[in-house]
Order: sequence, then C-alpha cells, then structure tokens
Amino acid sequence: MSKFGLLSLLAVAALHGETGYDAWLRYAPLQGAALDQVRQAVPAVVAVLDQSPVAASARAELIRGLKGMLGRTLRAESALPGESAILVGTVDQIRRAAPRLLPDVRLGADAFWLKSAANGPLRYTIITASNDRGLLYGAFALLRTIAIGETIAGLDQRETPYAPVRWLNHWDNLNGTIERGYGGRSIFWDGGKVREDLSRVGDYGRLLASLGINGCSINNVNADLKILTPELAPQIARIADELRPWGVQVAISVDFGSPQRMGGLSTFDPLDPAVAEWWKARADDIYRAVPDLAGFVMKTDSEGRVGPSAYGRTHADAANAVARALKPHGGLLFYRGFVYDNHMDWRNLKNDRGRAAWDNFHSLDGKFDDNAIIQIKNGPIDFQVREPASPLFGALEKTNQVVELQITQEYFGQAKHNVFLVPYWKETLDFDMHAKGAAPTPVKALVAGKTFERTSGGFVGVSNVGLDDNWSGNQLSQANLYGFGRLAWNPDLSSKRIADEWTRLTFGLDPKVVDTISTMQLSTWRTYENYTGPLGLQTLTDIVGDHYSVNVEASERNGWGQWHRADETGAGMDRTVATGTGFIGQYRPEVAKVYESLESCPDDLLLFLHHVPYTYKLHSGKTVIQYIYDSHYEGADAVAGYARQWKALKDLVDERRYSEILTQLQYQAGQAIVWRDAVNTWFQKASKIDDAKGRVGHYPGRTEAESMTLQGYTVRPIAPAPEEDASGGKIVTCPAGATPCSATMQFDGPAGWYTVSVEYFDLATGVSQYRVFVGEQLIDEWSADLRLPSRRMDAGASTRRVMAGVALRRGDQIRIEGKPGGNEPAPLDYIEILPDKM
Ligand code: GCW
Repeated sequence: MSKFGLLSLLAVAALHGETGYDAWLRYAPLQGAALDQVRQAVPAVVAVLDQSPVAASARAELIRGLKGMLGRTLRAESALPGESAILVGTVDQIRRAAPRLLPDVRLGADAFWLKSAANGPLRYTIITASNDRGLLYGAFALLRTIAIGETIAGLDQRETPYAPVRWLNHWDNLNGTIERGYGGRSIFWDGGKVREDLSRVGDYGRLLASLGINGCSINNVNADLKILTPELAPQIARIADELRPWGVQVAISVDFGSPQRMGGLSTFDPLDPAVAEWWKARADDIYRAVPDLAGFVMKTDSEGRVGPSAYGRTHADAANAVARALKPHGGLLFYRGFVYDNHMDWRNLKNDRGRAAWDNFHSLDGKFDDNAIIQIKNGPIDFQVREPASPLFGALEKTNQVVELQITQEYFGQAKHNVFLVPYWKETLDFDMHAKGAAPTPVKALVAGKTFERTSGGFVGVSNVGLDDNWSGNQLSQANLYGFGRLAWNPDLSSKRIADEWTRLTFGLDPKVVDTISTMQLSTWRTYENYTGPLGLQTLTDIVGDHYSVNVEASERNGWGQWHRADETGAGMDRTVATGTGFIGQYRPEVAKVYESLESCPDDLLLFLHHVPYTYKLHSGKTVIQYIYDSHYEGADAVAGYARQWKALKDLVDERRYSEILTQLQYQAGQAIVWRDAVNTWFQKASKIDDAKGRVGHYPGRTEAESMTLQGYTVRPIAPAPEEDASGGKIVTCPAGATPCSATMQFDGPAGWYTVSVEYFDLATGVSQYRVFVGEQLIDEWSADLRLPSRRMDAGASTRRVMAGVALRRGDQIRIEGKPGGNEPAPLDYIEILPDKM
C-alpha cells in the first residue's frame, strides 16, 4: 500500500472510531460560533510564572487542550509577556510581576481563581492559586469551561475544594488482577511487581488531576504482605514519580498483622513497644523511597483480615500505633470502618450486620490521633443498590472521617449494566444526620470535617480503572469516575450538572446527544433499582457467588448478614428499636423518629428497616407485592427504552463508541428481563399472590425450549441454580460432540413483522454456535462468546439474542440450531415472538 493510502486509511479510522482512552479530556475541535467566540478570547501566549513540575503540567495541558479545540498552538513563556496572555502563577508570583493585576487575596490549599484582567490594551486570562496544584486545577477548569461551550469572557471564578481528602483506593492485587475490577488488569501491578511500562499511570494521573483528585492508594485493602518488603519500595517510588507531576500523592494499603506475619516479630499487638517500633521503621523505609507518600490504608477485623481483637485491643489502639509511625512524615492513616462479623447466626432475628460500624466505633470517638481517619462506607451494609446513610457519620464528633464510595460497580451490574452513580451518592452526601443542633448537618459536611471542625476529612472512591482501552470496562462507566471526582471537589454540584458536563466533554455539544445521554444517565439508578432490589431489599444478587447474577435467596440462611428476610409471610428486616435489631436507634433522635415509624419511613427504605406483609400498603396505596412486580416491569422497559433512544444517536456519535454502547445497552435490556422474571417468579411463589396485571408467569409470545420439537436436545432442570433462573425452571442442552441439536416450533400468529428473541446461556466454559431458520432460510447466527461475570449456568449467564423485523406468517417453522463448543452445551431457555415495536 502507498504511504498516502495508509495515511488516508488512518484518517478514516480516526473519524470512525474513538477508543474512549481520552475519556473526558478529548479536546475535540470546536465548531461554528463557539469556535469563533473562543478564538477571539484566547491570546497567543501562555505564560507560566511557576517553575514547579505540576505547573509545567498545567502549561502542557493548556497548550494541548487549546490546540485540540481551537487548532492553535500557543507560545509558551515563563515571564510576564508584553502582550495579551494566559497568565499562570501563584498570587505572590503574579503580584511580584505586575502588582496591579491582582489584589492580595488569600486562597486556600488547592483552590484556584480564574480572572480576566486588563493592563492598558493588554488582556490577561489569569489562573492563580496559592499552590501549584491549584494552578493545575485552574488550568483544567479553564479548559473544561471552553470544552462544554461556556464563555470565558469576563471570567471571575473562584473555587475552593470542599474537603482536603479527595482520594481513590485501588483494589489492585500485586499479581495484576483487581478485586471487583471490571476494567481489565491493573495499570500498576503485574506478576508480583510494579509493571515495567507505567505509561498508563501518567495518563491516569492526568485524568485524576482534571477532577482535583489528590491521593491514590495503589493496592488492595486486602493487602499483600509483600507491599512492605524493601524490594517494593523503589518500585512504588516509580509509580509516585508518574503521578507527582499531576499533584496526585501515592498511598499504600497494609496488613495489620505485618509485624508478625512478615516482620519476624512474635506479635502484632499494637500496644507492644516492639510492634510500634516496627511500624515506625517500616514507615521510615518507605518514606525514604517516597518522601511525599500520602499514607496507609488499613482493613482490620473484617472478612478474614486480622485486627486488634486478636489481643483484646481497640480499633483506636490499632489505628494510633500505625498513625504514630506516619506522623513524623506527615502521613495519614485511613482506618476502615468496614468491620463486621461474617459468621453471624442468621436464626437470631436480633443479629444485624448493619449495626456493626456504629457498634465498633462510636464509643471510641475522641480516642483516635489526628492523622488517623475512619473511612466509612456510604451505607451500613455494603454498597447495595439502596441503603440509608451509615449512622456512624453522625456519631463521630472528635474523630476525623471520610466517606468511602464505590466507583467500581460491584453490586451495580459490574460495568455490564449502565448505572450512573452520582444521584445515588448524592442521596447519602446530602442526607441530614441531625448531628448538631438545628442547622443541617449533611453527611458531606460531616465527612469534610466542617460540622465539628475536624483537622481532616473528605471523600474516598474505590476506582473502576484498569488496562482496558476505555479504562473502565465500558464507555459509560467513565461517568462514574468523573462524577466521583466532581463531587469530591464540590458535592453541591447537581447530578444534572455533572451528567451534562461529562456528556459534553465525552460526546460533544450536539443538543440531541447531550439531552439523550444525560437524561438516560440521570434515570439509570432508579431503573437498576427497579429491576434488581426495590423498596430497600438491597441488590438481590448472588452474594455468596459473583455479586452479579440475580439470586433472591442467596443472601439468606448464611452468616454474611445481607439478609432481607423475605419469606412466605412478608419481606424486610425489622431494624426498629421497638421490635427489631435496634439499628434505627443508632441514628440521632430526629432521624430515628422518621425511620422507626411505618407512617413516616420512606417507601424506598421500607424493607431495609421494617418487616411487613406483602399486602402492606405503601404511601402510594400500592401493596408491597404489587410494587415489586410493577417496578420490575418498569425497570426492564426503561432499559429497552435506553437501547431505542441510543439508536437515534447513530451518526451523531463516532461509530466505534456508538456500536459498543448499543451492544451494551441491548445486552443489559436482556438481563433486565432475566432479573424481572426471576425476582417476580420468586416473590409470586413465596407470597402466593398473583400480579394484579396478570403479567408474572404469563409471557405473551413465549415458547419454552422444553416444549418445542427437539432433535438431539435433552430437557433438564436449570438446577443447581434456582428454579427461577430459567423460564419455566427448565432448559434444553445439547450433548458434547453431537451434530447440531435443534428445537423447532410452528408459528401460528397472523402474517406480519415480528421481533424474534432467543434466550440462551453464555458460559465461560465454551463457545457454542446458534443458528435460527424460518423454514429453510437462515435468518441469524451467532457465537456465544461474551465474557460474562457469571461462573456457572445461572441467570447471570442467561443472554438474549434479538432479531427485529422478521417477516412471519401462520404455519412458518422456526428452528433454532445449537452446536456445543468446549464445555458449553448450546443451552436454550425459550424463544419469544412479538409483533415489532414501531
Ligand atoms: O464489598 C466487599 C467486597 C470485597 C471487598 C470488601 C471491602 C476488598 O465484596 O471484595 O474487599 O467489600 O470493602 O473490604
């Protein structure tokens, strides 16, 4: 191929496909009036007075961003130029260069001020701050303002971060896998070492800096003992070097048992002086390699991790022993509040995992050193689809705290389902804990340390990033990282503002694109809740397995304590003070009063806090059981709607991302139906109350595979998976090595256009082939080759293939052929034939 041919091919490829790697920092060319307006406002020079590496990142970013958006390459200078300029420098630096340009203001750490100023005929766009990070954040803010189409004329925008701690935690293992990670392997680790190639880490730092994130712990809280070995220190330093120019400080997670388990001591008792010495020596070691290490994260007495309980010591004893080792270096110790017993007796109705955080920590308030911070998950259980705010937020007055939010979508469809988590997080952050007098004390103010004037605090997010091209496993999940960062910077931003910004930056300014995506994003949490676990039931997933597939009973009759206590008589966990576990009594009286009484308890949390019969009437007048049925239909319909709405954006979004997202939404639409049917079937069986609208158990157009004419296929129950994982409880499978098996039915509806859906199971153990014929005409074929989180034949493996616009008439023979591949026996559940939706 000629050179020219290759180049033009590459150009076409660029036009057709974006990988998502640039995320919200694409700096796509502006067009039309927006371009003219910004070109007029932007001068030819960017002058950066600050000499720090972080300020150098700001300069590089400004040049890069403006080149992308305006097609102009600004000249870089390092002194005040004699012409109009973008001027970047601390307040002191600018006042020294030109005293009249700025008043002598005091800006807080990491804060910035964007200000238009004039000196005679010269015009300046000033980016100023009190430190280099502030300059970098200001540069990103200016670029964002331009990219989302807002004006930069007459700028006077001052922003101070809401809290000092704006951190990410990575659950990355040293072998390169990621616990609960859905965006590929670790960007930091591989084979027990830091990766040779860290180019992704610098790019990641840039994404984080654009949001104002200033700390990042790089290994799993289920910490590998090796993290504190001397060999790793210089390697961790390499990661810190990549992130430092972006103002992001590295932290590590450590195992509390380390003094004994890898350090050669006979104990890890936090009150033993030798143990304290050991922690001090290890901290000194790591700080020699990484002088600006942000600190340690520690998980104790939880899910098999050792803790102070081994010696009858308190969490404060444990935290302080380690915090004191970090103190001389300015380091922080994040002590996780996620402490609970996972072997609780489920028969005892007074037991309650929800109580654990408060029970373990509230009486220790005031006992923690100032550089120790309690890291508290948003809810009392574990990132479920809906939980009330953890009562612990309101119980710590003399202890620093941060909220831990999970960006990676463990219980939210694992990046296979699209759920925008900002509205979920805001519900917690804005919730008034009534912790102090009459003025509101929302969770965000408590964790930021504002309410009780604490020395530190803020926001920690469990990152969703890995080596995938698009970072997070799919294009839309990037919005959650973006949203976390924006909220950590300013939790007062509305969900809509964040969704709009992200969409504009990621997909461009076309109003139809912005409106469609942003509206979809804002509804996804409610949608997901509707088809998974409404009314506070929590995510009704396989909590002892993959945390992905629907499995209503998996949470019951085991020690994990994620109980919803749904049975024949009713559903919900009685957490009242009067008759239940007393959990509600952990809230301040103003909150407890609302939750304790059925009259005032919000419907959305009803079954989290109360046990009621299925016939109990919600505030809307609907019964609990009917609400469960209805919400599952609403949820599944909404996802089908997303796929339809997305199709209207064809040609408005580049081809690659368009088709990746369409595929995702269509898959999700299929899974939402699986969830709908499994949950509704389970509750119908338990409650023995029919759906008033007659839908549950009656599926128009559906023919079970087991009642089709079978050749080679054999009928079997879906077991060991629960019966409701398959429609009708049965499936058909084709023995390995068989020539294709087939299932045939005769269509007996009127002639017309139909949508034919085939429900089959896609396992990790093999790749089966499927073909669908009408008469002898092949109308579709595919391979079952998805990578799904489900590890066995269950609802999580259930997948829907949809063929729209198929011409059918009465008497047509419809035949599905399945050919096993590997250990996957071409399993089929049913076929569904419905008139085409217009
Ligand atoms: O949600 C649970 C996860 C665990 C995780 C734990 C925690 C890192 O299922 O994978 O462990 O929480 O937060 O410590």
